[in-house]
Amino acid sequence: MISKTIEKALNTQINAEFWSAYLYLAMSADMAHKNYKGMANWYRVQHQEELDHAYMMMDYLIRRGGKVVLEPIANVPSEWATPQQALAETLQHEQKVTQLINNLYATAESEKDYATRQMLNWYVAEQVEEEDSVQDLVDTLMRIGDDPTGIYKFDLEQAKRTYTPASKG
Ligand code: OFO
Repeated sequence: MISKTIEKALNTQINAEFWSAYLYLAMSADMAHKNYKGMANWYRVQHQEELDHAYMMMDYLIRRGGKVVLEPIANVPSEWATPQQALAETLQHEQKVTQLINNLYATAESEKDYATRQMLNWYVAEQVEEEDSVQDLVDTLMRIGDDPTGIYKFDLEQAKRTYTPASKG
């Protein structure tokens, strides 16, 4: 059985994961609208991964006898001027999510809920991965600058990203 404190904290994080999924879906749609097809694909995959993050946490909460409560998902923006801007915001967002996961980890520790702490290890590692991969893209675009051929090639590259379900990754 899970404590009410952890149940509430996990439901809050589930909502945050769905919000991330919604944010990246909006970014995908906006990049597609601006004809950055590779970036649109990259964000669509990112969206799918965020859904996995939410589903995995929901499944865990159910297994522990907790109650999943799905709250409304807050609005997301709909416009990013350039891939650079979208990726800079993505990096900031992931840094914020890392903080949320860290806070959740601290709550699990203070509640002496070691099962939840262990479950969260996956998310801690995933955040390292998330921040690192987005930072790479931000740095690459920084080097490319305003070079249209460079941006074109960068976009083509992002079309190669494929989705692997988190349970198989
Ligand atoms: Fe769920 O890791 Fe991104 O937000």
